[in-house]
Amino acid sequence: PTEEILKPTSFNFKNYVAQKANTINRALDAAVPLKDPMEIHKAMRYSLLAGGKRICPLVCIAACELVGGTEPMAMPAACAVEMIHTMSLIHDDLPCMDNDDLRRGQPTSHKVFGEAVAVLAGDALLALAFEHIASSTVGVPSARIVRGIGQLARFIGADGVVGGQVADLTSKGQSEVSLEYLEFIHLRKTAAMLEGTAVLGAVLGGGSDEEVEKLRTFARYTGLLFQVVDDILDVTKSSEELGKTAGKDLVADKVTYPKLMGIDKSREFAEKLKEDAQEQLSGFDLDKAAPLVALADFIAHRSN
Ligand code: GRG
Repeated sequence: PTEEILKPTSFNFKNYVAQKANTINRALDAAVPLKDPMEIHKAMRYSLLAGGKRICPLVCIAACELVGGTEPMAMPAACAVEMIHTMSLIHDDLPCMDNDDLRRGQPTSHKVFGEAVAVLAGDALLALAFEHIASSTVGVPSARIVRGIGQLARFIGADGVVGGQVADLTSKGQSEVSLEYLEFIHLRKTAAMLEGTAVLGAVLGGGSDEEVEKLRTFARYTGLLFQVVDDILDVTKSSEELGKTAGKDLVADKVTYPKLMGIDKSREFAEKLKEDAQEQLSGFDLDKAAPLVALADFIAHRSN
């Protein structure tokens, strides 16, 4: 019964995403104009405008709208969280971390601009993110802006995304990683970015403490769900590709949910996380909650 209550049939998620992503991409383009010094702005734009799924900006805007705010109130913040998400990907791809050559279907930043400029493009995007929220947010009382900025910073720092990344790097040398530790990593490395994003959007939109907390919890479950589904897809993909890659196990050196609890239990866990996430939205206006309900469905059932 809850499922039916939570799912209005009239909501078209594909159209919603297409329309919002279009507005977000235009705002991102305008937020980082190509100007002197050219090389750094080129590098910032290269990664930022490479066409990600824009999940963070969508959540930021949807959280703001859900508590009674408007899209323009959240747009600079939505751009800012995409800047931070992008800078974390640039740094994650560096030779000193994951050493990846491709991201969003294109050569990684350090492959194109060199390591030094890639590091600096990440740094500049991080600084710009906070500048952009602080100077471009309009129609929101400044106390809310300050609170939102503080919350976002808390979720991405050493107790959040950065801490998760350090734990992940440390775990790679370990022979045994427990389920608790795997969850510790993902709650920080992946879920914290989404939590900070939802809290920021809800605070800017004028949400009550209770509403902010519900959206934070929604984002936490959804972020963890993203990672569990990612791990499941890794297993499915690697067995599909076995022939092509001459039997190479694509996830050989990585601890994943399927490795620790098996594929069936991982699927059950994903379903439970999706339901727990959507449950957080049950007290809100049904139509306004529809985008976030649909987003959790999308993340749970995506195929790549
Ligand atoms: C945030 C200050 C700060 C530093 C970064 C390098 C680092 C510290 C953290 C790594 C974080 C990381 C790479 C987490 C994984 C996040 C994740 C789920 C990426 C995939 O996101 P998608 O699929 O990507 O939404 P697109 O390309 O669609 O945006």
